[in-house]
Amino acid sequence: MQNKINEIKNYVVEKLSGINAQADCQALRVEILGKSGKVTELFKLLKDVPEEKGKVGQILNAGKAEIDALISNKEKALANAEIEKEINSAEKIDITLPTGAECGSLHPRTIIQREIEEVFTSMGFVVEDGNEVETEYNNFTAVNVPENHPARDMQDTFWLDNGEVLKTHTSASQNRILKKYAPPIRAIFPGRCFRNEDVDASHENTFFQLEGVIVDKDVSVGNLIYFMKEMLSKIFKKQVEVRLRPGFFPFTEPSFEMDVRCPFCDGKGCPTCKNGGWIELCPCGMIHPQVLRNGGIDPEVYSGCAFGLGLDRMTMLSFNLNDIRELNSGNLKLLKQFKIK
Ligand code: FA5
Repeated sequence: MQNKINEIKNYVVEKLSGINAQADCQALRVEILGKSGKVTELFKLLKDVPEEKGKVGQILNAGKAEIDALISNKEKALANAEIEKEINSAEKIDITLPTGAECGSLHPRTIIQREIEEVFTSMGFVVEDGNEVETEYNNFTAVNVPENHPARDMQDTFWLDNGEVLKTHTSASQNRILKKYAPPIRAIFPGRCFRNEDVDASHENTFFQLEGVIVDKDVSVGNLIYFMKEMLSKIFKKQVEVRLRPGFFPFTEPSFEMDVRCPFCDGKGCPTCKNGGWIELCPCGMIHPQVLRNGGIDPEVYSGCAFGLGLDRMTMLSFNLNDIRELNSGNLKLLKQFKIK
């Protein structure tokens, strides 16, 4: 038995001399000391040894321990060599470099936009992107704003030299979306808009809207109210009440202004709703038949509704901000306070 153990030991020593990786040591350990390893097989013979079982057992145990130590020593040597290599390598860690660099955070408007997108996508809406530079046709004509109509001036448009415009409203994307999808359509499209306006606490020349359209057979104002209530209840994390007042837009008939019962005071009156109990939130209406026709949809068969939410206004309401200018200010001290709710 001693001879057999010595033979295995010599085999191990020879193998170890050619090994350069710890994984190979592990494989050798399995080969020799594992369940069906060479040494384990010798232990199995013990039961057939006629006499001096104890002595033979001692020889085997001592041999096993020696082989185990040989492999362990090689593993340690390889691990140390690895550390040594790292220490001497060109890749150095500069411990004098400042740590704890500040992480950025999402812009509050992006946080609200993503929350709204999540609610609408959960209700089967697609999220579309719109152009910031638009044709006069898409911005005005396609949405039923005729040439020389005062609405074209009303929106204080930034005209480009080539006759195109900086999109004055997200409704400019309606025509592309109506043409892209066949009814039934459920789409929202957030986007940056531009108007040549005097800037004050509630007006910017660069601001964001989030528009939505629903086109199907038998779409009614009821659908519009349902989807808006769902969205607002999720954003304000409570059941909200909305009301419609008559409005005017060339691209919707009838047109409405949607108000939400102030979610901060439940309509009792507070500074946010200027004590009126209601907050004017979002113009909307039933899509004008001509707008459907311009988008290649037969208004005799299909009807639709649309809304154009002021995304900055929603953000201000959600985060209790009272000056829209803060949103474009780049004032990190203010902006980085807002984290995902
Ligand atoms: C429109 O732009 C329509 N296209 C909305 C619409 C879409 C109506 C679909 C019907 C159907 P309005 O000009 O009211 O509507 O703007 C919509 C919202 O955008 C406003 O309620 C307001 O929240 C926001 N908004 C408009 N102008 C500014 C501005 N200068 N600064 C910041 N927000 C603005």
